[in-house]
Amino acid sequence: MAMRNGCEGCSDIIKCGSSKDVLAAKPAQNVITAYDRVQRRGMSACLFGSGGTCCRNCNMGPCQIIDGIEDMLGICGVSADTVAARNFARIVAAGSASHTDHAREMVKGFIETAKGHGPHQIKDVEKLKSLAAVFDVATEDREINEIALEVGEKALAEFGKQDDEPLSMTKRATAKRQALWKKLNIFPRGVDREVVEMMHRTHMGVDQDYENIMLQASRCALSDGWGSSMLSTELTDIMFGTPVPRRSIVDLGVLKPDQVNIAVHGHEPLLAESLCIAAQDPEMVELAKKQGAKGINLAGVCCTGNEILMRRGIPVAAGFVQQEIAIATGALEAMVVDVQCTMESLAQVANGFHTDIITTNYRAKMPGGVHIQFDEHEALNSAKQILTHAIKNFKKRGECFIPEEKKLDVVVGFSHETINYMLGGRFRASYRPLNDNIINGRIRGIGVMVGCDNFRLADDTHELIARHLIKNNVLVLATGCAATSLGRAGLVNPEAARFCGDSLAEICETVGMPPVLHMGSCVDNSRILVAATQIVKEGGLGEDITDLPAIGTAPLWMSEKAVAIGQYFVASGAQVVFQDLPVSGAKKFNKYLLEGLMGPLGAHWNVESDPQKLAELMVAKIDAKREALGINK
Ligand code: XCC
Ligand code: SF4
Repeated sequence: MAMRNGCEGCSDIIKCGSSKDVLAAKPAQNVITAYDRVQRRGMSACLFGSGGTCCRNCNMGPCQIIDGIEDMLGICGVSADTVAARNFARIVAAGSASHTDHAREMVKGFIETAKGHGPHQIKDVEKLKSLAAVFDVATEDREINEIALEVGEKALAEFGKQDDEPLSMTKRATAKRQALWKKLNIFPRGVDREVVEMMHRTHMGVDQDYENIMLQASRCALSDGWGSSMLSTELTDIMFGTPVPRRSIVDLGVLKPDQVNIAVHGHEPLLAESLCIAAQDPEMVELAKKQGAKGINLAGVCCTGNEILMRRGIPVAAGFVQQEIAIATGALEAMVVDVQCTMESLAQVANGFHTDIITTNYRAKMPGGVHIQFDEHEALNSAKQILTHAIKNFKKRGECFIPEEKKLDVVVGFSHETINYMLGGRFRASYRPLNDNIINGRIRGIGVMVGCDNFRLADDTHELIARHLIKNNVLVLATGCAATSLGRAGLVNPEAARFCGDSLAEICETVGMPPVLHMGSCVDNSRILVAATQIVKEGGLGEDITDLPAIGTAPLWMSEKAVAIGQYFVASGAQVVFQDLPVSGAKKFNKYLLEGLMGPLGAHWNVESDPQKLAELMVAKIDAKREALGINK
């Protein structure tokens, strides 16, 4: 195996100092990462795949379709536009399904908690009551757990609902949006049902009209945003506490040389929260000491990381593109994974170290991993079993390299409630001051940065875009690995006010807030739907999300979930820009996503591959909305 010194050819892509340091250090010399695989593949992406015109939905194919060439239609006669629309819609369905299956687990955990089982409690009673109102659950003279149980059971029923009534939380949307969903007949009904219908309609010989396919893709995505993701965020907040601002660190340097280091990676905070509780158990700490360690150090990766960062201030070691690099430090006793974004290569990298990859969810096993099933009924015992396994690895640790911890820290925890409270002042939580600042132009608009990192593109792309936005007085809301990456760049703390335009800087300094507000994990994009709707309802900025001087982006998107999120933003009236979409091989459908959706939905997708131009486009789109509102002085 070739020895490496960093990754040949990666200098344009890896900009993070800590990542570079780890890859250049001795323990990592035989490590092959996804960055190497990108360089070594030696072939460009398949044109049909990247253009969205490869169909393998039946066994007469696979058919590779070339737009405009009659002999290159599908065997069944299908056009490039239909195939690209089907493929796109299936991406939305897969993304929604992932959020949905995650949310279902959270709801089930919530029900266990309401029943008094397990280590968690109902922490945010006020939020429970406001959700009870949405679900028509009586709260007066009732025990908290009784209310929680009824809310939990009604929430669980939203997944399998078979009637044609809208999902409960859609009634939070603006009146105008609800009327539009009704007119288009895309009110989401049952969460699981919308995914099933999407898969059915994209089966061979069903829906062949791309506009009609996109109606169901919108409904399916809405069942994610206003259904499962929102349920997950709300119930997780009620159970584990709604995030409030707290300081922490985002860097590979948070691993500790003298402690048992355990990375928690994936998405469902049920396991991670239990691990946090178990790690404080004197019995566990004692065990760690017996092995010669000073203590137990938990560090997050990807969205599980964001969940415990937001609610507990536990540091995040790595975003998506750094998961292998975290192991390559040689300092991890275990990486505990649940579901989503945990790469199969983890076990291959771990093979060269004492690190174990512990899979914990029956849905997600890995060759070379150690499986310890997390049992939500026995949450604490499961967590202890996992910790014990990890702690026992400490003695086997060989040479390791932990990069010097950067002094840059983050201030996180900006739930919709916190922003409301922070900007509205102590006694009157309200978005009014935010709206006023948008109207008077001190805040030019809102840029939402969500989604993943991608090994094919430079890891400072988020930073580049965000710097342009805040310099132009655009407030940035961030979630997911985008937020992690902006944290690494030093933009998620109040001191970053110095990189802002004058008026945004002044607001950040007065309020003491960062110009990039970390709002949580990917399911927490539902917070942005709630916040945007609240801003509209506060008045002065139009009647619907489509009127707001705001735009979303997931520049380095990798996961299907990012497309589901993009589509529920668009279907909620928010404009969105990505660096690419797999539809370019179908001219009419491509144009429909980039322009045509404006007709029915009042918002559409945009594509811009160059990060600087993408940032400029975001500002231009914000200005156009300001112009339409008559506030672009
Ligand atoms: Fe996965 Fe959520 Fe994307 Fe990060 S941002 S790579 S989905 S962990 Ni959600
Ligand atoms: Fe080919 Fe049509 Fe079958 Fe797709 S559905 S594989 S285009 S025959």
